[in-house]
Amino acid sequence: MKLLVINGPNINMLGIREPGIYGKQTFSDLLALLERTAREEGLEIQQFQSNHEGEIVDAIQAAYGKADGIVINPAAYTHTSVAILDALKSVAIPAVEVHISNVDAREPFRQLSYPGMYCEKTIKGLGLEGYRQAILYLKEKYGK
Ligand code: CA2
Repeated sequence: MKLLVINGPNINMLGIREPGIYGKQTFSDLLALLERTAREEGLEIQQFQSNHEGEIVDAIQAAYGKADGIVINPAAYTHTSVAILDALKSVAIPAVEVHISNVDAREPFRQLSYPGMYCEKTIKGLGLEGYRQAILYLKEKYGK
C-alpha cells in the first residue's frame, strides 16, 4: 500500500517556537515517525512538505493513480484553501486530515476546514501521534 503524507506551511518549523501549542517535537521527529511507521506496518510512505498552496495542489494531482491514501495537514491552508479541497476531490483518493493541535479549542478562524470537507476523518490534538493514527486508519480500511 502506498500512502502520501502532505504537510502545509510552517510545519517544517515544528518544535522551534510555540511548544505550548504544537509540542516540542520537531519536523525531523515527524519524518522519523513516518519512516518507523512505514517499516513497522509494511507500507510505502512518501512525504511532501511545502509552504506553497499550488505546490500542494500539484502534489495531490501527481498522486492520482499512484497513492492509495493521503494523510494531509494543510496547516494554515486548512482554513482558506478551496484549491486544496478541489484537488482532493479531483483525484478521489481516500484522505484523512490531521492537526497537531486541537483546532476546535483555538481561534474561531481555525474552526473551518475546506480540505476537511472531503476527508473521511479528521484527527486533532494528538500531536505527531495523529499522523500514525491516520496511517493506521487508512491501512485498516484500504490496505492490501
Ligand atoms: O494544528 C495543526 O496541525 C495546524 O494545522 C498547524 C498550523 C495552523 O495554522 C493550523 O491552524 C493548525 C500551523 C503550522 C505550524 O506553525 C508553526 C507556528 C509556530 C511555530 C512552529 C510552527
